[in-house]
Amino acid sequence: MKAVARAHPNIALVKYWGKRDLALNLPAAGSLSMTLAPLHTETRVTFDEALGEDQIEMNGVEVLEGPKKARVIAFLDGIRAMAKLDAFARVVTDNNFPTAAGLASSASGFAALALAATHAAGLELSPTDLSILARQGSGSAARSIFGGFAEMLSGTLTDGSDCHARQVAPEGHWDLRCLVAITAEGEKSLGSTDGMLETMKTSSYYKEWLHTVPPDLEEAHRAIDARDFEHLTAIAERSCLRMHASAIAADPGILYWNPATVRLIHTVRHARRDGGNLFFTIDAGPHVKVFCPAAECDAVETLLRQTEGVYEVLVTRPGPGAHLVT
Ligand code: 2P0
Repeated sequence: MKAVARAHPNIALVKYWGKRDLALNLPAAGSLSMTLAPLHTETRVTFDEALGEDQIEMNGVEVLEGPKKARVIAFLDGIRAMAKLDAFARVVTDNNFPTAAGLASSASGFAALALAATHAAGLELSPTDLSILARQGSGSAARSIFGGFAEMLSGTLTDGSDCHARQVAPEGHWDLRCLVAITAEGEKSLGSTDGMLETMKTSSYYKEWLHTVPPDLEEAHRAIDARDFEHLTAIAERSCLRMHASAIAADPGILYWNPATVRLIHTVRHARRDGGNLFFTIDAGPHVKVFCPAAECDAVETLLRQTEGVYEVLVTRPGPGAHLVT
């Protein structure tokens, strides 16, 4: 009735922004990401007949109420129904990276919770079924079940049974680095779920954005297979900028960037013009993630640390999928 699992966050190279079904949390289009080590979430789940309610501790703090607790309880309810189990659970979860770093802790969080809670409940799910389950917690979590490079399939079925991630290439395939330049403290003002719902409802660019995703996915596959950094540079920067353009065109416009975010975009492009191999991507927050080959990591780290408005730089590399910890 007890299990501990670890999962890593991921960063999308072809972005997810929009849903085709809100209740089942089905994305409107596919996406493609790299799973990031050594950052991780570790989650311990214990189902215990003696508990009178679900208990959740996140990063050393007992979560007594609110939407975060409700989201975890709803997720556990789904697992209890699958396992025909009545017991409440104690969930203890810790990130080894700052939650406010805009690293989609919901991705590593729900991937680790899916694996730990199903094991604790006596269920053995395939990676595909775990990915389907994790998706119900958070869309990006479906990708963190897999290591290396993972693609989320949007699927076509209304029940979501074909809407899961799959591995595109294992973590040893390409020795890239992803440097996370943190440009602000505290949690972002508008969460991704709300940001994408507002974009869907009010942005005149939303449909245009969706049309760009399938060709970018196809090209990203080819670029990763061939370890073609220049090609991946073009795909990742345009996917990021088009996703943000769709959000900026919402009414009122959604702008996740701060001055340091924009400064970093220019810094990266200048360095590239000077012969560097590096590109940026940005999620629903002000931080900038910069990819480069391993050999150029130290130079890129120095460059980012010298940029005004950068508080901290985290260096990551391709990591494994969600796994049990004994
Ligand atoms: C991504 N993001 O592909 C995109 C790019 C943020 C920007 O997936 O509503 O927290 O829980 O399914 O997974 C963040 O969205 O959203 C995200 P929900 P999630 O990584």
